[in-house]
Amino acid sequence: MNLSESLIGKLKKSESLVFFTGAGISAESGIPTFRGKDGIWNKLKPEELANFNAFLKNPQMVWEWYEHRKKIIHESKPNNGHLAIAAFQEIFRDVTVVTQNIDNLHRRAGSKNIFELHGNIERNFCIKCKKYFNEEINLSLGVPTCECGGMIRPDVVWFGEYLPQDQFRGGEIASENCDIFFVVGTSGVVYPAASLIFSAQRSGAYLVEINIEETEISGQCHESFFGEAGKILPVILEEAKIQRGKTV
Ligand code: BV8
Ligand code: ZN
Repeated sequence: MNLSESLIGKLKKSESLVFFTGAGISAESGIPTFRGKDGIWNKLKPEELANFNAFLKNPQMVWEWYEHRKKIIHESKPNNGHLAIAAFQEIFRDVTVVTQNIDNLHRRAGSKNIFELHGNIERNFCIKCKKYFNEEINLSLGVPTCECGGMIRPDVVWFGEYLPQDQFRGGEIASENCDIFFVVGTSGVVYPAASLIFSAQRSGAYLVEINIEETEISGQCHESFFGEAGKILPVILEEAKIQRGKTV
């Protein structure tokens, strides 16, 4: 793959990068995406699973879905895409990950500055007293409940729920102040997360998309690389090392 002169120039001169990621960056770790050809939503309906009313109606089913996904995540590991993003931290002053994913793989890959817009599957809280519970969930004992009597739920953002304000605001500030905004492995259809793409665009960032196919936001980007993130990100990282004299 060839990098354009403008991207090469940006890699040489830039100081702050944002990696805005979606389910596609974890696909090569074996974690199914939502809307791709074998996406989760093709089999299940979001309204049946990722929303609070569905949880109230059938907490056991929603919990089984999250525990199933957690099992897949625990059996998976960060792929070359996650690892490349973490390695950018060694050659740029300011690298921020703004992820829609709840799989914790960026943290496990070594990324430090992460904003999780849709929560994290490793955290749970009581819907009544909001107390956090991060112990193992044992569904054979039924739906986990808090000592206050409230049901415990996964700490993820469901449809119709507000994003955690501190995470969204942090992601927004980073998007408005970066030199290059990488959009990696996202269909860009879920809001308000996807609005950060436009925040970056309005602030003059250089938008680079990495996806296996064209998306709704391809037209907004200065450059799109079509292929697997685990293969493309390491190539961009190597070029950045050359441009910044960091080849070891
Ligand atoms: C809210 C739960 C305010 C956690 C998720 C109309 C317009 C605007 C907004 C709306 C609207 N109608 C409804 C809304 C609001 C709604 C929304 O945006 N709906 C969309 C679907 C139209 N948003 C909300 O409800 C949000 N909250 O608005 O609150 C509010 C409050 C009260 C009342 C009113 C409003 C909450 C959104 C969060 C929902 N939670 N998940 C979980 O279980 O995971 S969303 C779900 O989609 C995941 O979090 C996921 O991260 C997110 C985005 O999906 P992607 O990450 O992009 O994944 P996807 O599968 O779609 O795409 C993968 C991409 O990777 C593909 O492009 C594929 O080509 C690519 N790919 C695959 N393999 C690779 C690859 N790329 C590179 N390499 C590869 N190897
Ligand atoms: Zn409680």
